[in-house]
Amino acid sequence: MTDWPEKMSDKEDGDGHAEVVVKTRPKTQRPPLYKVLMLNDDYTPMEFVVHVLERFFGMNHSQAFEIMLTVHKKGLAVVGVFSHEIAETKVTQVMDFARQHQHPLQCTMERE
Ligand code: TYC
Repeated sequence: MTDWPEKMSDKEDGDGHAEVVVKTRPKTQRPPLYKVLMLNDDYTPMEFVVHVLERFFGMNHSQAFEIMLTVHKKGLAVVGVFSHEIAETKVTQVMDFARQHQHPLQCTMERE
């Protein structure tokens, strides 16, 4: 989408003067979005990561398993995109839950 006002029409007013009608289109403000990333490590059990993805990211079992495998193979994956506040909450929930279970699982957020 262009930032420029949209030229609607050129009209001739009868004595050679052109009238240009321009409609301004105010920019819609959207809040910035944040990717929540899950990072691979060598120690967190696969089933634990699958459980985290089901519990905190609302994935079904097969989605969760697929994303867990992507993290395992590629080193990291985006597990969701949220507002700043929701992303922060997800990261905190995952990190707290992992710590409670003494797994080194890491979760971070990054502006999209
Ligand atoms: N690499 C881990 C293992 O082999 C599994 C794992 C997957 C860990 C995803 C973290 O975010 C992660 N047990």
